Amino acid sequence: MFSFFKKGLNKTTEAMKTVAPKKRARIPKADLENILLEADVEYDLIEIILRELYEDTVTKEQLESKLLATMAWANYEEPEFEKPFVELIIGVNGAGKTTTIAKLAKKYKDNGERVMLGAADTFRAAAIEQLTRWAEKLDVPIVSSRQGHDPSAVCYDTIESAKARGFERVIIDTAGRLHTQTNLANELKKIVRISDKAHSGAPHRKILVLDGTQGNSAIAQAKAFNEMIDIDGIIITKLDGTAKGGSIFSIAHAMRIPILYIGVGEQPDDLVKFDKYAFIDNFLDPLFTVDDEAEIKVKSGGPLIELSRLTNEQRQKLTTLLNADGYDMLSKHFVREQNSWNEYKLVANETSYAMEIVDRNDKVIKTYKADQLL
Ligand SMILES: Nc1nc2c(ncn2[C@@H]2O[C@H](COP(=O)(O)OP(=O)(O)O)[C@@H](O)[C@H]2O)c(=O)[nH]1
Ligand SMILES: [Mg+2]
Repeated sequence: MFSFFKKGLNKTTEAMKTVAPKKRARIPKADLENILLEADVEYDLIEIILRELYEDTVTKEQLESKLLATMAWANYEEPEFEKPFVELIIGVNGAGKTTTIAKLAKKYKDNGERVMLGAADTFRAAAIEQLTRWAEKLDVPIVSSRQGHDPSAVCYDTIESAKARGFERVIIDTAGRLHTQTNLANELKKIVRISDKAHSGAPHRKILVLDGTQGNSAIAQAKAFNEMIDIDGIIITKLDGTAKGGSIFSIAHAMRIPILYIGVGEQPDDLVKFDKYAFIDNFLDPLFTVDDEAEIKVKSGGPLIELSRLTNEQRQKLTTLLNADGYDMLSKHFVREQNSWNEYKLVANETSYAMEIVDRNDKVIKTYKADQLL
């Protein structure tokens, strides 16, 4: 997973290196502004990030917590549903919808789920052909009609057929452009309405595909689509082909909609589940040296717990404990009070074998015994 994000961030990393060629332990705020601009983080967001950093130089940990805060809503859990789970894929022409559908279909199929595709981009004959070719290549069934036919009828038929055959997944392709924007809005709304008639609750998720090479200009597009039909998640494509990887922070911050996947190439396997921790780690790794001395360790008779190297399971347990007490985990070493912007440090106390939430004056506010995480 880490190397996948690295592949996607290659060009972005190269761009940042032109202004920050050497790794450092701390980066002056003035340099940071240039670095983030180089990665295409939107200027307004850079200002917010810099304003919240109180020291003249910034560590990896500090920047990480600010970047994570821009993605506080990036977690997504699939809703409960009665199968098939129906996904509607929307976005402008050329964004990468059809390719992404093929990638998703492959992922689900590899996972043992039966997938049916619906070719509801009936505006262009080429779009139907393209999806049909992918369906043949991946060996998944597809429902399509001729060019110009009603796309919501295609959706209805696809869902009905998937239901009848007990399929787990339906993925619907849509047109990215019609004669007018109003036509497109009306068509998408109708598709949503008719899908719900075919299968109550469908489409269970409406996914917007954004072309990553457009950087921040994708935000206006995202807002327009979100006004037409509420979007549940975003997939950003072509990250491999752009130095604008930092725009993902701006998109997450502006839209407050989960980012589900990142496209890092044209092949069916080039789709990476988005993980904000891994993404930020790869984004920052080329900039900062990591101070191993600062690694804090807690042990509790048994295994050693390092705050910086929590397993997923330990991180999950810690997150649950913190949530129950009204805190959100921002990064490995920072938490935020829910419903406020107060941030606290999370530290490991080696003497008492405990994790502690401490305030700016190092006063301990909350203690968790290390063995609560085991
Ligand atoms: N490099 C790269 N190219 C991509 C990616 N996703 C899509 N593409 C390419 O972008 C072009 C448009 O994709 P397509 O799926 O037809 O877009 P649609 O019009 O939204 O359906 C095609 O040439 C795809 O191969 C990606 O993640 N990386
Ligand atoms: Mg297409």
